[in-house]
Amino acid sequence: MVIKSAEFVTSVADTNYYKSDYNEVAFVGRSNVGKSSLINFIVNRKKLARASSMPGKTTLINYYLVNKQFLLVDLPGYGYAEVSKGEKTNWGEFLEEYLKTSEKLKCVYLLLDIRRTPTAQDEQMLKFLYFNRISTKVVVTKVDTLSKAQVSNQLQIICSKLGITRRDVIVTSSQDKEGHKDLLDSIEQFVNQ
Ligand SMILES: Nc1nc2c(ncn2[C@@H]2O[C@H](COP(=O)(O)OP(=O)(O)OP(=O)(O)O)[C@@H](O)[C@H]2O)c(=O)[nH]1
Ligand SMILES: [Mg+2]
Repeated sequence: MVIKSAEFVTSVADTNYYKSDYNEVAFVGRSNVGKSSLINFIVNRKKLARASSMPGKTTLINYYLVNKQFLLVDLPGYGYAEVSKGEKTNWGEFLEEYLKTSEKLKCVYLLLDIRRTPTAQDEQMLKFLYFNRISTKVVVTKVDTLSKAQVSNQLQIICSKLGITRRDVIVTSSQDKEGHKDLLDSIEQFVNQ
């Protein structure tokens, strides 16, 4: 797949989601894991999705139309400690509601930072996706921050913790532009279903 165009469509803040005929793939993961950066990397654009070193940057659901053919959906991150408890619950519900009710959702990419052991929330999210029979792929991010040996070691830890195999994982670095073809091939497969 070649990326010919990418444009911001809309942001939504409640469960009146943007509805369209386009197939969707969505990106979830803890705050700061690199979701917005990954979307920019996928579409070869620096600032289409807003990335920030401040966790909790993306608090809305953002839709990006690619090749006038399918949507990339940037979801709010979970696990950001400084969000109040009430807000956290709302976010959780908002996320779950979107994931459960989006009829055009073809795949969810669950992002994990290569340097971290998956958290209880990551595991909970994965279980939630399996339970709701949503096609899911794990993407590890920021592999530029570790040596090759460390990456391989961390991959083992992550896979055994989540009960998945190495083949279920897409290995990426938005910074070093690693994993682009694997991401595009995977997205292409799901949006053409
Ligand atoms: N070294 C490195 N840093 C990265 C990479 N991808 C993202 N980052 C950094 O990680 C931080 C968070 O990136 P974002 O893309 O904003 O993360 P996010 O998951 O969208 O965060 P929220 O919107 O808060 O949920 C930023 O400082 C990025 O520059 C990567 O591949 N390598
Ligand atoms: Mg973001």
